[in-house]
Amino acid sequence: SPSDPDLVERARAAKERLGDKVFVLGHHYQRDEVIQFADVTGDSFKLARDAAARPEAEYIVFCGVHFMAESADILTSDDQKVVLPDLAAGCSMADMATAEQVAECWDVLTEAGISEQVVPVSYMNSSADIKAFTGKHGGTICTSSNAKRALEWAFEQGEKVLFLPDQHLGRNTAVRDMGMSLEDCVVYNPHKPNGGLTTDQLRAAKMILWRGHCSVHGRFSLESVEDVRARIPGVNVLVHPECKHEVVAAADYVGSTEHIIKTLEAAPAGSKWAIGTELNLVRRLANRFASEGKEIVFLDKTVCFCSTMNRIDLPHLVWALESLAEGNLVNRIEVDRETEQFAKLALERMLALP
Ligand code: CIZ
Ligand code: SF4
Repeated sequence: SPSDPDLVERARAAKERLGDKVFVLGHHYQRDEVIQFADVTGDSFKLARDAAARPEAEYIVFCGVHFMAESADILTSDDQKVVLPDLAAGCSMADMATAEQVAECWDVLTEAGISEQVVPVSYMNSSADIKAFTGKHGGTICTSSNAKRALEWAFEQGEKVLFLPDQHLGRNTAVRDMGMSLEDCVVYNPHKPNGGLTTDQLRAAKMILWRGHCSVHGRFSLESVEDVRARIPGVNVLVHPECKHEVVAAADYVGSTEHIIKTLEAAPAGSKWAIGTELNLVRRLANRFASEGKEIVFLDKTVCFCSTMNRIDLPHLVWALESLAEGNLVNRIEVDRETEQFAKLALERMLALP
């Protein structure tokens, strides 16, 4: 839907007043009305690095969700202020692992006598607290692009991995990319005593998967894959690794948002694609590639946006930019020093992955 021309003009004017002092980051899952004002688009990790590469920008306006703004604050200098246009833009997956729950889990692993052998690997989609826990306990962060390399590294450091907070990315990477079996994985449920696991189960497991998932990617089912194959003969099914294992197993291709975009850029004219990731991105790609004769559809029959990503809309962006232009620093996301120090350690281990 077209954006309100009045708001478009206000956003443009506020951005112009701020000049080089502001740098606007737009996650791939953001609305078109917001993306049009992004100086750069990308996945959460690329955006955090892009922000760090712009030290002259005093304000980083992060159009994405809370954990992404935290990561940008961790990776940028202390002089740069990261702003999230709506503080209610969280991530249900990141919220599934709290600092208290993860500390309790570590106690369970210690009581089972295995914490010495366990290396934490945390997905980028986690709070700064969880990244700090990971750094403190010798672990690394990963993204959906480098999860395999992160696991390979972790299994050189120890015999077991605690994978946080997305069980699907952890399982898919272990089974698809590392040749492990489903039996090598157990799921730790933070809402049950002992994670719902026996000591023997914990001792036998190679991958201890946190019971978290993405509510958006979790909606795709084996049925959605079968339906689209029946509807569109010759369709290529390409899904994000946050999807359930059975969906990933049935898909033709699996990859991060950056990988999905590159795959579609390289796809031949006349090819047909069903994409299993957030709908704002899929619609944008479908429009972009339609003129090249590439048919791109959303994998599911129902609509599924990430509701928290969608909280960042043009009115919120205008409000944030106008406030900054008037000298009011609003909605700053600031990670405290100690958390930042350990979270950075975990992020740096990721940057050093071979
Ligand atoms: O699902 C998400 O939130 C993704 C793909 C985030 C990111 O940028 O990696
Ligand atoms: Fe979180 Fe899923 Fe939304 Fe990404 S798409 S921000 S993982 S809820």
